[in-house]
Amino acid sequence: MESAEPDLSRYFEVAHVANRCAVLTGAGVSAESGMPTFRGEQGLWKEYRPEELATPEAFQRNPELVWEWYEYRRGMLEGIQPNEGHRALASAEQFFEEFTLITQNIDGLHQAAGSTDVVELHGNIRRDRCHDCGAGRGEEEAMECTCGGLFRPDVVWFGESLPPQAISMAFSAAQSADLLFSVGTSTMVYPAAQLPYLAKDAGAFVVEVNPEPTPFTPLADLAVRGPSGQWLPRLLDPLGSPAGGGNS
Ligand code: BJW
Repeated sequence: MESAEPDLSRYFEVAHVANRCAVLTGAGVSAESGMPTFRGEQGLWKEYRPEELATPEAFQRNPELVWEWYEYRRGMLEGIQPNEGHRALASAEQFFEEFTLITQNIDGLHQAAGSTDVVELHGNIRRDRCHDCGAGRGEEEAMECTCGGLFRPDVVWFGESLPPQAISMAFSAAQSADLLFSVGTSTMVYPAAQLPYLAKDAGAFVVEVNPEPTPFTPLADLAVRGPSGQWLPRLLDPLGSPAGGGNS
């Protein structure tokens, strides 16, 4: 329910008694750390074409170009620090009996903020694996794996399956959550985008944190419009104290 200053009282009632919390994050949660998002006016895809860079076909066609793009993105990560949103999520682990942080991000900033057991749906840009056999790449290893395949960044491209364990943990957390946050994601890319819908169908209270509306917004129990670095501490920090919260 969108408004300039939303009523948070129902949210705090639910959040204070929720046992199982799941969080889905997307590129927007890292925007305040200086990482560009994919879609939108300032998004990476405004300048680069996904099909030329983020598909297995693109890699087969031109591995050098794809590597160049990922080296450029790795360069962007140098010196990047987690922001208040990442930190609020890291602290929130302690406030619930079960807490599952599911991210589409490949930047490792949740872990850098102290989050544990992060479910990475789209891999991690800091690792490499063989495109053919999946073997991880050691520090000094050549670009070609011993199986003859090429090493590539350990991320999930369009048309590729998500890591089975990650997707199964994510689905099960969304379906059993009392409370789910969908933060900084356009909810455009599947199967990750299904998670808020699954949680809602299963009866969870779903909170969306995003400066812009998304296709999921009409279904959100609470949709707050603004940066996650500001909203997550406001929504989560009060849960650490029994009397905290309210519409403050
Ligand atoms: C802020 C903010 C601030 C800004 N605070 N917020 C069903 C229907 C149609 C198509 C499909 C379907 N199922 C599968 C597909 C195909 C495809 C897909 O979904 N396509 C859609 C585009 C339609 N999915 C796949 O191919 C997936 N694989 C798969 O399904 O396998 C089985 C299968 C195979 C073949 C056929 C069918 C099924 C794989 C998806 C892999 C996605 N990979 C990428 C690249 C990762 C590597 C890299 O980084 O290079 O992952 S694409 C890119 O999008 C990246 C992201 O994780 C992902 C999601 O984007 P995200 O995070 O939501 O970012 P944005 O930019 O979209 O949004 C940012 C948001 O932040 C915005 O809303 C802003 O407003 C907000 N914001 N500032 C809070 N301060």
